[in-house]
Amino acid sequence: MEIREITVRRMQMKMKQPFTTSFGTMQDKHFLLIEAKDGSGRSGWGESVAFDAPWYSEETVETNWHIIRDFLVPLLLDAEISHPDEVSGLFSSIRKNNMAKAAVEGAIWDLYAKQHDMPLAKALGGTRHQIEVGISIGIQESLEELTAVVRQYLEEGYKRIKVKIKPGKEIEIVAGLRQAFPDIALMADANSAYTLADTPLLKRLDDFGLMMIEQPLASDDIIDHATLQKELKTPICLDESIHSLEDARKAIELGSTKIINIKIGRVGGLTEAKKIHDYCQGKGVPVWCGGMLEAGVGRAHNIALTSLPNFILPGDTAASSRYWEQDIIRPEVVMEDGYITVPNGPGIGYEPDFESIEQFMTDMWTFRRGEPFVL
Ligand code: OSB
Ligand code: MG
Repeated sequence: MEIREITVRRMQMKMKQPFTTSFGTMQDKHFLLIEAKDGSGRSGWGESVAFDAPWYSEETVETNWHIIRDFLVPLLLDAEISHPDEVSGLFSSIRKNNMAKAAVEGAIWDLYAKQHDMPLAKALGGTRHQIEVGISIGIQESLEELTAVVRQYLEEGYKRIKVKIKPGKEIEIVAGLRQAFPDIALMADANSAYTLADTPLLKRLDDFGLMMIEQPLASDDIIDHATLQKELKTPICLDESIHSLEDARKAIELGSTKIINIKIGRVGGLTEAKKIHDYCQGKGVPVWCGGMLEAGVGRAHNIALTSLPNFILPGDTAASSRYWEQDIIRPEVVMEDGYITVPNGPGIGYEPDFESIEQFMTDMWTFRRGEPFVL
């Protein structure tokens, strides 16, 4: 694969509504867009999912920019690779910084698929033509408001409702929603807000038939989750704790998780995501694709990944309109009757909308093979 130049754009977009989790509220979304170009004018696109502040993980937009500029781009523009699966090996001398790595690797995957005139989904081994979609709803002011929001998304067609919970609000939220919607596919995400001392409280959630509880305990834990899972009927799904195939293997062997939320950024890219998918498939562990409030490019990567066969459960990859007045791709991602159609054009299958990209861009740098790095 010939990679001639890499352009990094700093982007700033505002979400339609603020999104609140147990760790904080977000509305302004800052992120990096990566464009990798070959000699024939083709471009592959990637999106960094790190947030402004290190709440969800230790990475931020700023640390991503540092790692991409000072380490990943120089490694890539100095190497010859023939397949995107080689990128993670090339980056293996750099520890962690998975979201930075995934953003660059994502651009290379898109470029590769375009060079071979095939959809990214197909290049990854995807088999689905449409994916089932759920929606993740942030913490609301009151149960009444939450119930109204859930009702609206159910009417739009979303197949699964995920709500954020936090200590002191969980029983009220889950019991209230279950009463209003006895039969829906419902799950709760705690974003690491509890400890083992909360086991009696979390056991009470067993009464409400949740599909799963996502990441109840510490973001770096896989031991206490195994202890908790023994006490709960509700399956535990790990999000924050899983950064690699090795993490997934250990968590599954320990009995810490029965379902895995795969986020491309958190695990360092599509190659690792696919490895986790394949391993889980072999173990009979269902996976689904998590979201990081992505703009169109990241969303398109999630859709391609979700086309793989073991993405059995609906993910968090909702329509563009759920987040943005105007997205940065054309067409934008649409959901119909609870499904998103996997595009069949080359690469991510959506075109970058340059007018929109320019509108939201605050800075841009280009690095070329064989040229010294100047900022
Ligand atoms: O834990 O899955 C999470 C958003 C920001 C940070 C963490 C999470 C989330 C979501 C929203 O749940 C997923 C989305 O709609 O993109
Ligand atoms: Mg989560």
